[in-house]
Order: sequence, then C-alpha cells, then structure tokens
Amino acid sequence: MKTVLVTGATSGIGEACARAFAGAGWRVIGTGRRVERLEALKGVLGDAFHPCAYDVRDEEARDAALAALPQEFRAIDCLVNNAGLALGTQKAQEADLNAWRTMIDTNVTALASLTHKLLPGLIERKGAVIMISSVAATYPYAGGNVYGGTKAFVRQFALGLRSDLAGTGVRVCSIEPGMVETEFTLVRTGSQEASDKMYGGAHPMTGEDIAQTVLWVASLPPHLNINSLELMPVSQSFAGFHVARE
Ligand code: NDP
Ligand code: 8X3
Repeated sequence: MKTVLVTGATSGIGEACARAFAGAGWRVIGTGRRVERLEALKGVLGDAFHPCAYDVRDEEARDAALAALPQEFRAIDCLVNNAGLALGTQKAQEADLNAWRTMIDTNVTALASLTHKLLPGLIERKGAVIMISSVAATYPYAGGNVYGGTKAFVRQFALGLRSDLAGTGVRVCSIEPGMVETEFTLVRTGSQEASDKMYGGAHPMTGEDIAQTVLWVASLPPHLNINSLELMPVSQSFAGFHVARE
C-alpha cells in the first residue's frame, strides 16, 4: 500500500485528490488549516486518511505534524504540492504588498521547503512529486502579476527537479490547470458573487477532473514521466494581445 501526502486537502483540488487516492487504495495524509474539514474527511475516508492540520508557512508546526505521523503513514511515496492561493485581482501598481507576501510564502517558500524536507525519503522509495502549477505560469493576464510569478516558479522548479533527480527514479510532474471551480475565486476576491460570476455558464473543470489526472500521473508505470500537463475546460481558450492606443 502506497502513501501520498496532499497539501491543501480541505477543499477543491486537494480534497478531490485525497478522495481519489484513498479510493484507489492509497494511504493519504491530508494537510490544511481547517481542522474540522480534515476531521470530516477522516469521517468519510476512515483509516486510510490521516489529518495533518497546520499552516504551510509555519515550518515548526509542519515538522511537529510530520514527526507525529503514525508509523504506517511515515513512508511517503508521493507528494502532491497543491496548497496555494491567489489574493486579489488588482494591477501591480494598485496591489497590496502583504497579499504578494502571502502568495510567495505559501505558493513558493512553503512548497520548496516541504519538497526539500521530503526528497531524501522520496529518493529512497523512488517516489513522485506532483506540483499543482497553473496556466497562469505560462499565460500572463492583468491582475495575475505575483500569482502568475509564483506558479511559474512552481513549474520551473518541477522541471529543475527533473534534472537534479536524474538517475534516482523519482518522477516529477507539473500539472497546469486553467479554470477549476473550487474556493479559489472566493479566496481570491472574498466575494461569493464574484466566484459565482466567474464560473457561471462556463462549464469549468472540477477538482475531481484534476484529481483523476493527478492519480493517473502517479499511477503510471515507473519508467514513464509526464513532465508537464496543461488542462483547460473546453469553454476556456486564448485571447489576443492587448494594445494601448493613444
Ligand atoms: P481552494 O481554495 O479550494 O483550496 C486551497 C487549499 O490550499 C485549501 O485546502 C487550503 O486549506 C490550502 N491552503 C491555502 N493556504 C494555506 C496555508 N497557509 N496553510 C495550509 N493550507 C493552505 O483552491 P484550489 O483547490 O483551486 O487550489 C489548489 C491549488 O490549485 C492552488 O495551488 C491553486 O493555485 C491551484 N490552481 C487552481 C486553479 C483554479 O482555477 N481553481 C487553476 C490552477 C491552479 P486551508 O484554507 O484549510 O488552510
Ligand atoms: C488559476 C487559474 O487563470 O485564474 O491558477 O490564474 S487563473
């Protein structure tokens, strides 16, 4: 029985990943700050699920939670680096610097730090690291500024890890979704109305769509690595360049 650690398992893509991996017979460690949601998931998934409540930006709390893992959850085979957020849609010149700091601390620093911590064990077990990046890593849009920058880091970090881990048997993949209906827009804007407007009529992807992709990547034969994978709902596509005219 293999073990996966999914960060940000209290909602959206991460929660769907926890359900999908548990359904496929994996042991799942799920993290997040909202302990009641982790407990609810434990109620559904049972002994296959271990809740680990901590803020990813708090390394001491993280280390204490990992040190307290029950014996059967200690050998982590797969890390799904999913916890993350966007805050705000303002242009850079109007943005809140604290929001930028929170995105960088969460999406970049915490993700790199956890990966660094788990790499020795992942190498020992020829495991896998699956990163949830975003289409925002590749396609800039107004108001995406630092969020897009953090997701470009995630994608490039994944590709860089592939180089460093050559010969170890560890697989690394950058998953780059477009629009997925989760709590993402509610967190970003603080408005349920804005969230409903974003997803309304768009037939967006679901957390389950992404989770099935993550599970598929994690379950491929050990000689196969998906380097990066970009997904969008059919309704989402590309816009042209913007030209500011005098
Ligand atoms: P949700 O807001 O539904 O889920 C975000 C998850 O991240 C929650 O479980 C949340 O847990 C966790 N999280 C955020 N900050 C922290 C923190 N400081 N400490 C611990 N956990 C934290 O959004 P999504 O499911 O959509 O987002 C998951 C990932 O997918 C993110 O990295 C996002 O950038 C990425 N993504 C999302 C897309 C979308 O359209 N939805 C598209 C492309 C990528 P809690 O609040 O309980 O701590
Ligand atoms: C989330 C997708 O396009 O809202 O990463 O930035 S987008």
